[in-house]
Amino acid sequence: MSNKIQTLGGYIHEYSKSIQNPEEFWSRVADSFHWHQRWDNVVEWDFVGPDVKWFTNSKLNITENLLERHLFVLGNKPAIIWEPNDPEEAVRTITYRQLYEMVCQFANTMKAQGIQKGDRVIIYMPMVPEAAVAMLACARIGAVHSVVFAGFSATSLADRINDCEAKMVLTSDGNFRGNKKIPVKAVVDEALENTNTIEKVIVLHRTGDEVTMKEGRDVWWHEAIEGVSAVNEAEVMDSEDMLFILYTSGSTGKPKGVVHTCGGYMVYTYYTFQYVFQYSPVDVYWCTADVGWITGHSYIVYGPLLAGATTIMFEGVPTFPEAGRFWAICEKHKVNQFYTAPTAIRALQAYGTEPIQPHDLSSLKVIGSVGEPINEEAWHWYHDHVGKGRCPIVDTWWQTETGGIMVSPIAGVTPTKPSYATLPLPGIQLAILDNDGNELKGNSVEGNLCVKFPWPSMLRTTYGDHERCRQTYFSSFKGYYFTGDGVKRDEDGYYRILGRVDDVINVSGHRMGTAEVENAINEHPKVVESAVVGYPHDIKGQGIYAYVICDMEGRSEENLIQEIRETVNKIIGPIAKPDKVQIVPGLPKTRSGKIMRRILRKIASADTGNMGDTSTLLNPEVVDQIMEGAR
Ligand code: 7RM
Repeated sequence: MSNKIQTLGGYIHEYSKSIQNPEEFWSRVADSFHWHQRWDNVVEWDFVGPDVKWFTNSKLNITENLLERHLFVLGNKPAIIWEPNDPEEAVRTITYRQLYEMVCQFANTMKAQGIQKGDRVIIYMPMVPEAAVAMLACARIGAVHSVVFAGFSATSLADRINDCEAKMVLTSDGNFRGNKKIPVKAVVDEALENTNTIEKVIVLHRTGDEVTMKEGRDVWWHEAIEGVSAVNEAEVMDSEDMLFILYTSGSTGKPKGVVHTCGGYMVYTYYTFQYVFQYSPVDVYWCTADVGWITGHSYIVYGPLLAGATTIMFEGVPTFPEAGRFWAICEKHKVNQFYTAPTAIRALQAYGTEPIQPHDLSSLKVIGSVGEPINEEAWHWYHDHVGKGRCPIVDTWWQTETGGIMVSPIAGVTPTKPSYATLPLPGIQLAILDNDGNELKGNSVEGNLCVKFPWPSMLRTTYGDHERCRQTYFSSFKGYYFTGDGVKRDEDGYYRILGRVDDVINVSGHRMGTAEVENAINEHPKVVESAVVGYPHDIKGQGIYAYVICDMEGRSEENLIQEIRETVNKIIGPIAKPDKVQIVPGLPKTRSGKIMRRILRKIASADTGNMGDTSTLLNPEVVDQIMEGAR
């Protein structure tokens, strides 16, 4: 199958075909793969249950399609180029053949350590090739991986382990991150004090720092793989068998385990990777995400490897050892497609263009953005100074739940507009609904972004709680998948994502539920009640603003605020630490006791000109007191 589309007309043609006959369209894409058994039906679906199945009764293993399928032609091609945190440390280049051997050997190792098809395995690792090997080894034997971003706290890690009743943790002694070392094994040890399903922990040697190894439970990675065969027959999986679980925040307190399955996820990540980035076989592609997020799953590991691409994995951070690091890496590896997040762009923009100047960025062909709305200023800076005005920006809108990119320009084909994700990809049938559930047809409309027809990589359920999946995504608008985002379709039919319409804040591209942060704050013994909202933040996109009612007895406000921030850091992790904490005498509430977040959001964004009608509040006087305190 060729992914090359030359013109906008080509896209429109492809899109029309995909809508007129989705089954034929997706079976043509799926034909690129090796299946042990072909499907009965391309798709069976109902958005009420919900119940969605793709490529029913077909059999496959995703790793055969990204390893064996490529070996004959691409065996010696670099699959993964690893760039370490410290630029002085040696780069590692892993060819498709080497990756195949590493995955097979680790698959056998996991089996020898007691893992079987269907078991859940937690991956809590740094950005090193072994993290990808771990994911693929799970997929090879039919174990379900759940990668947990290594910045999450012991409590968050334990919650996830308990929710999916994982049997194994794959981790490292420590992680390098900029000039810091993070003692991840110690975090795992702490987490495991509050879990009882983990039988084995395999520990990769990375920083060399001393760790405690629990006899009978913990084994070193290098010792576990010693002498283990690199010949492994892949487990034959049903298309709808679980491939992985990835936890994500929503508007309720507890993160949910989004479930993706084998066949559809494979077909969609492969297709969208090639199509959006217009990847050519000789290109070097780099996505700066972490494998702990969906972007790392779909567009560092699965999509690129399924397409036989060379994918860069970077261990470090954009500003270490200096603010030109991204551009130094682009130059060093002659990167052709570069994919990052608006928050990184804005952070680097703050250093000016000087860190870019010394670097030759002429290899770049396409630059991408993902994770949050990209503001026009950042878009132009990225376009002019990184892309030098000659690289199309692909502003890709999608979610953990969608598995792959949903709305995006096709590089070099779709005319771009700053801050617009532009048009839906083939196969994606969007709908904009007003709050009463009426579909708004035509252009120049604004409302809730929904999808009305299934696509192969959509979530199937939330782990262990299908009702929650129905409730969260399929109950707001009957018969539609609701994304939680607001959107505008402009006069040209172009889509601009306006951000979340629910109680989710997007901090540096990381999703945080306000309720989740409130629950963590409430763990502090002096906290009586709290309310968390997002507010505009120059670099992070949104910052976290916490209003807290406290029992102040014998405490200074300053200490208390510090302690509250630390509590959140401890319970969720550094990404959830409130930027601002305001101690308040009360929270504005309706007569039914609902917190009026609209008012709190206005105060947090210093937009207090028109507070609307506050007279119906239970406690209108508190609004002035909070405004006073905010000044
Ligand atoms: C891939 C990812 C999903 C939420 C989503 C949006 C926001 C993501 C864009 C965007 C505007 C974009 N998955 N979002 N991409 N908003 N333009 N290009 O980020 O599950 O972690 O987050 O992120 O609100 O609902 S995610």
